[in-house]
Amino acid sequence: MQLDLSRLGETRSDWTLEEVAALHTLPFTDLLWHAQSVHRRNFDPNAVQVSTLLSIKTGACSEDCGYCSQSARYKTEVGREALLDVEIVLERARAARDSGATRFCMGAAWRGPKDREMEPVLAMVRGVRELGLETCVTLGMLSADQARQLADAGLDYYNHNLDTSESHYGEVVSTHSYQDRLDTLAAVRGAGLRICCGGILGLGEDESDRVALLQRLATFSPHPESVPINQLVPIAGTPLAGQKPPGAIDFVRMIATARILMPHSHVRLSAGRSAMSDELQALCYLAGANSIFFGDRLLTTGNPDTASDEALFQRLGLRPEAASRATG
Ligand code: SAM
Ligand code: DTB
Ligand code: SF4
Repeated sequence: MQLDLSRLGETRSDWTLEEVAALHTLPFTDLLWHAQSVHRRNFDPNAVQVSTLLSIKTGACSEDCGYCSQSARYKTEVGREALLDVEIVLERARAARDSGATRFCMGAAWRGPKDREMEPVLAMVRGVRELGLETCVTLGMLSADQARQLADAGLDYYNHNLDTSESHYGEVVSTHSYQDRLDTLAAVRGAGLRICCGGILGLGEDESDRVALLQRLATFSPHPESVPINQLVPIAGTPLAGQKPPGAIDFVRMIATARILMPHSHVRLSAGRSAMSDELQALCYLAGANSIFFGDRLLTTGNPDTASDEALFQRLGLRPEAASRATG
């Protein structure tokens, strides 16, 4: 396959699987060089967007996602908690803002929200927005009407991951389909919301699944504004806990390829950083990652503590990106 390297950096939504595979398998130093060039053309290379996560409704989820601590089907250490009160969420958002986050992402362990559950979530979105933070929620499947309600409340981003390739998805989840995920993404875009959509490495996928996921993401038009690349956080008691972790070089390849394919998107080095060395994280930034989750917790698992992230930023000369409602 001949890859036209002179076209790298163009914003395109017609990437073929062959082109994505050719890019993903370039010699590592070439891949990083191209990713760096594209990154520097579109972003300040030393600025990193900083989001903080909060689980607003934890555990007892009806779905069977084989990686998840919150599925009711697996015996994990995570218990069931009711939807948090709006005031508690706003307190946590204020603390996140005061420690430097510019986006607050609220996650719920739902297949999708029931209509009566929307009002408290909408109140959270309005309240977090009033604090001057960008807002993101991840609530599972949405109807077009629910997506519109979120847009009306001023939501900035909706997170809904494709996780892996369509052909591997059935090995990971059986209670909903890839098409269900695509339908929700279409509803979210239809409501005019920005999209945060990415995947997880370490679900037992092979390289062709990673390429297919990237191609799927890069053929959305427009591209998702945020692209989280997670490394599986293995959860004891879940079916996928024993999968072989992705190699560090493979993880960096995924980041670099995403950067080239989606030149204007924020690529987030997401879950899994607690298991990564500082040097691997530095390589991810070099490959074009320009967003992280900041704060001691993700949803139900740990994240590097804020002091060690601040120290790493200091050593690498990175700084948090200023908040902006206008970009992804
Ligand atoms: N229930 C909603 C859904 O599934 O879309 C929202 C919450 S769900 C926990 C959000 C995302 O977190 C999942 O799509 C998955 O990509 C990621 N995730 C969950 N557990 C993970 C784990 N153990 N390691 C890495 N990523 C994980
Ligand atoms: C995303 O891509 N990763 C985040 C967020 N979007 C919702 C979730 C990571 C969850 C990691 C496992 C846990 O803490 O439960
Ligand atoms: Fe439920 Fe989301 Fe976890 Fe799947 S990933 S089990 S839908 S909380």
